[in-house]
Amino acid sequence: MSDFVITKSEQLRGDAEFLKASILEHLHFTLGKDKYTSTKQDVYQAAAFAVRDQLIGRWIKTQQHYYDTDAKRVYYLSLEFLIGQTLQNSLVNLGLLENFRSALHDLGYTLEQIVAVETDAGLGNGGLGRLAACFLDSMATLGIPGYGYGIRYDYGIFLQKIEQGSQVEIPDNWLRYGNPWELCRSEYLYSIHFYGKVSHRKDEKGKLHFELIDGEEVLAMAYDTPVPGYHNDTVNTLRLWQAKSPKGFNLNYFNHGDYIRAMEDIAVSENISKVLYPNDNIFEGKELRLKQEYFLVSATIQDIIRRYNKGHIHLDLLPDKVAIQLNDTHPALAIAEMMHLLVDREELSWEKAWHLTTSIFAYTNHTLLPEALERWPVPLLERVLPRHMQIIFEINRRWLDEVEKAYPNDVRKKQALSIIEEGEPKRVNMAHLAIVGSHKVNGVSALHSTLLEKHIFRDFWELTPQKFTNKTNGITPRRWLKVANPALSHLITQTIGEEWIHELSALKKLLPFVKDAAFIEEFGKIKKENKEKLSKIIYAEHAKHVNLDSLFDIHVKRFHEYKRQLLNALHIVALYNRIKDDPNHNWTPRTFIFSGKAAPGYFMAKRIISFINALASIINNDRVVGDRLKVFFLENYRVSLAEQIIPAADLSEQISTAGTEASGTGNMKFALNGAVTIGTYDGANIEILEEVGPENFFLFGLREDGVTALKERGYHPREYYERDPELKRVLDMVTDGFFSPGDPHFFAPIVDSLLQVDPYLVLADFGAYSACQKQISEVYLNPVEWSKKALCNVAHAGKFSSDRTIKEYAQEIWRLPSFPV
Ligand code: D6G
Repeated sequence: MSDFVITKSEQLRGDAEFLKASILEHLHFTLGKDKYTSTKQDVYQAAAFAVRDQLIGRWIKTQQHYYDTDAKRVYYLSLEFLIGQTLQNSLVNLGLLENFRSALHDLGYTLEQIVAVETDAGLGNGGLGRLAACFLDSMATLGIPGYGYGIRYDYGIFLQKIEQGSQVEIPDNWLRYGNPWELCRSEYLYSIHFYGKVSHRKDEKGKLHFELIDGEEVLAMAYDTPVPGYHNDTVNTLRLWQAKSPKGFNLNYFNHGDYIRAMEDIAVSENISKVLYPNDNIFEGKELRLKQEYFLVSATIQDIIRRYNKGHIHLDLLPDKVAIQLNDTHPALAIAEMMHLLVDREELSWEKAWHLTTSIFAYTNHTLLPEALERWPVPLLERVLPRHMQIIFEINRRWLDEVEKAYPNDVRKKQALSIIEEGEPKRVNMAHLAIVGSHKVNGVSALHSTLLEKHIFRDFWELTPQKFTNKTNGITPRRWLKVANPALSHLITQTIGEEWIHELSALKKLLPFVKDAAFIEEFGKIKKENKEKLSKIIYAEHAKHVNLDSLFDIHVKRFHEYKRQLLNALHIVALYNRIKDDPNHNWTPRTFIFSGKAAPGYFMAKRIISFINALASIINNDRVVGDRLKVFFLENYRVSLAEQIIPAADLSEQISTAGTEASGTGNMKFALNGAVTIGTYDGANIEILEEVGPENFFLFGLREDGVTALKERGYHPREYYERDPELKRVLDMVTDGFFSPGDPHFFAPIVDSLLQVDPYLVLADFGAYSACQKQISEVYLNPVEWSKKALCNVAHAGKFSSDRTIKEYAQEIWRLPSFPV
């Protein structure tokens, strides 16, 4: 189209008067509301539309630019994007926050009131999904032609309620009021095939052609969300697919059949994008989940090739124009799908297709936990995706030929490196498929990447060491400091300028202020204000006042035994006993705050949530304890709640068993917001410790080698129980039903598990943890000393910007021309 004339200027004015008029226009024209009928939800919607208007021109220009320059694009494939709220973040990135605040003020609202109306987009479980969201922000900020590709689930991560102390799951109907940030692009519609059988025929030249017949078809329809960079006019795209039944598009289906039956069929195929699986670090192996994974990758790879083909006549340049990053193995079927499209549809030779595929893909591993690794049964894959199973067998056959060349007659090596695992049933090891089909494989912290090489991927590493690399995770400083902690951001900008917002290492310039008493006082005051804000949330939920001078000791993340919320909880019981034994001692007052969801089917994690709530109800109502010890569980942890909790933390709990937490990113968010960490030598904690220095980090517990050695020697948790009277007393109280008077055995499974197996070495680390916490209590008695440590954490957090992470991916993995090595 040559003359595409628009009447409104592409980039709208951004002054308060214009923004106010724009909100009112949307209230009137888009929502049909006036001063009598508009609700706060309407004002939020109108505000969101006004902001979206500001994004549109930049979005179109950015996308045009990518086409005009035939840019190399980066595709980030993820089953999860944990976006949270969008309004305030967009305003910050567009540089319109203050003008928008005045516009709303003129309309009789505060920005905070309107921001609070927005429902979180919770299309993810935890760290992996939030990382994807941070990466989108960084790619846009760095001007990288990046795309997120995922699923537009009708229901995101469940909403958590606490009833009688226990977790209850409520469906997250996040689209109930519509989603002003997305645009349906119904023209991008792809056919996805499941089931059926493969037929093959030879052509006149003897070449085999494969075709899937008698399968089921589902359509994938695109919804695009703009992703603005910070102050740079770049707007990238997050494209999410919704499942649509082809029957809804084809009237013929209704002509010869039963109408209601046809409608039921529509509902069944559209189930594919209905709900996010609520598991974090657990492989469940359900057929519907497999279909979701294939649905995402098939639509995405078709879309990538469609976009490439718009500007190219043959596929040779594909690796120069396309880089695909697999966020864990969840989208690893993309490798088989790419081969399917290149060989079956584009009719390339297998060798050529494989060369292109392996030049394009890279794989990020996110966990070492065996129960999280995806291993799909061959019979299931054969039934759901018969052609892809053939392709995976062929990839494996050729791969094992290479293994044979490298290690002739070595059966062990073949077994260890095979994509197909023997057993009943045979299984496809998705990590092995991802490694074989990728040119780079990375872990997400230095320790994690080393452990991949040393343990689970050792044989792969020995054969192709150049494939393996590390990319330590990061977080976006826009959302996690500028938006979440406006007061601290303001102080920092006033002091060292605003360079830190896009170059986080500039925070080092704060270091001289550690010696500046006035600055430290101001810094401490801001922390206290943030604590006060959080105390209001606590009050709203628990009707309890909080001592603002107490140490805010915060443990927020998914509930999982390896993350050891239980270690923290047992230590709280020990503290409680100490206070009760010696009420007149000068105890450092503490407020413990927990928040996080457990997978609905994870019995032990849910029981631990109940245990913490049981502690809270006993301890918080004990008059002897008073305000020296309080425990709160805040329900429904989510991005927007994290933004309110993290800036208020004095102490950040990062206490996973060494060798289990691949990286962590919560640890980075806390450090950036001026909390000191109590942490194990695990994941990115190690790098935080390196950056901030041991004097500003409370390290405790067994290291990874110590954990391995102890397990090899034979770990007997009961010995720790017998040896440590304080620990024994704590566990005996739980066993005796002190925290569950109505049902004395309710927490027995927790103690039984600890005494019999204790898979994550809670008892082995209890003594070290308790000693470390004692030291923390002493340091906290000197608030200036504490603030200095906290400030050092902020000043040294620069490494943990996702901008740094993304630059490393761009240089070393995606090989983007604008990021020369
Ligand atoms: C986004 C923004 C819109 C643009 C479209 C291009 O929806 O302005 O037209 O992307 O999509 P592709 O052709 O790159 O898929």
